[in-house]
Amino acid sequence: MARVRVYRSRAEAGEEWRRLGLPEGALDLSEIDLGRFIFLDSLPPEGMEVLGKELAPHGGTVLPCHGPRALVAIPPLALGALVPAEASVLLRELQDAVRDRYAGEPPAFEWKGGSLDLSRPRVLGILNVTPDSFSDGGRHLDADAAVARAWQMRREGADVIDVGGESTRPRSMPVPPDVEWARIADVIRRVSAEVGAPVSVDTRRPEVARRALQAGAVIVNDVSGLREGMVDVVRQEGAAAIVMHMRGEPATMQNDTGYVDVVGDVYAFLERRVRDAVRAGVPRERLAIDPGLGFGKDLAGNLAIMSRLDELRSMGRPVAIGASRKSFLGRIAGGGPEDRLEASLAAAAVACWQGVQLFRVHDVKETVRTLSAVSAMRTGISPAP
Ligand code: HH2
Repeated sequence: MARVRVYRSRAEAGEEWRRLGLPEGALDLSEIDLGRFIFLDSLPPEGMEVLGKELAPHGGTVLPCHGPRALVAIPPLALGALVPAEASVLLRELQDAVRDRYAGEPPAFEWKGGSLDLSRPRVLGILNVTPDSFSDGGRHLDADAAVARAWQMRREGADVIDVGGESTRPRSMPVPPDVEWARIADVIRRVSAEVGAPVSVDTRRPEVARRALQAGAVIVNDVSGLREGMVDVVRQEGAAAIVMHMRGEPATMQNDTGYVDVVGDVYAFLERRVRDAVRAGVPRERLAIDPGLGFGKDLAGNLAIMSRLDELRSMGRPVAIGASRKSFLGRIAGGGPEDRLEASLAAAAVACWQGVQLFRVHDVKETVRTLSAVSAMRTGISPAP
């Protein structure tokens, strides 16, 4: 899966090419059209040669970067004119990325027996049934309080209720699966049966996910990116899944926040996990991707992701983000977790403008209003009454 890169300036392109190890002088910066680049973030060496030969007659160049990454420079019209039936698998990946990046129609997001229409932005209301989550920890440990909060978020316009029983904030310690399940079991059952909103379960444990899906949840929100055991559960239970990028474990993830290119590295990870899940039998239409803001990223990394969310659309899967009240917002706009509403709404607006469809948030009412305004202005279509 390839990634379309649009540079905002020549300086940005030059700095990135130096960092990625592109051969000096390989492209003339004064000549470039800033919108004609496509990255392949995990290209085998033999692929570079095949693609190079295929693109050369159409004015395309393939340039090696450090590691398995390559940059393709080709006029988009030339790429569109190439006949898919005669193209190699790699070339079709480039064509798919360009098509998906600029697609007008939203991607499907489905599970067995249901789906979420992504022709408008959708909100996942956060319900942490934990003693220690960074913003709402300790508030919904009692099942009645949790169900009441789910009702409130539903009334405020939440499309999905995202229930979690383990805090994954930086430096948090893992919770045994039985403890995690005991916290959320009643809440999942009751929210699914009584509130009438689809439920996602925010867990990294396959055994917790399976029990939650059998109790009524329909989406697995996995901050550890759908590892092997989790893929089997998602396939066998017919669930949808949000595949999130995280480096290492919550306890240690902030120890290493360096990337060659944060967006490209996150994309390569998500691409691998989506590809593995599809190979294992999970339909693509059941997978969404999430760059994992704050999970093993520093301030610069979070801001780079926020400013380049549109690149993630090249994968052709719905994009989710969880910026709500996170500490990087406090670092740029001030305030503790309870005092980051404006910055959280700004993050939702910026993400919506770039085509993100799924928003995991604490402040449902305010986010729903913000998103309907931004979405109407972005599409030029007023929301249905
Ligand atoms: N962030 C958190 C938890 N789950 N899921 C997705 N898909 N994306 C995210 O960014 C994300 C997530 C962490 O936030 P929160 O649940 O509010 O806090 P805590 O981990 O302390 O429970």
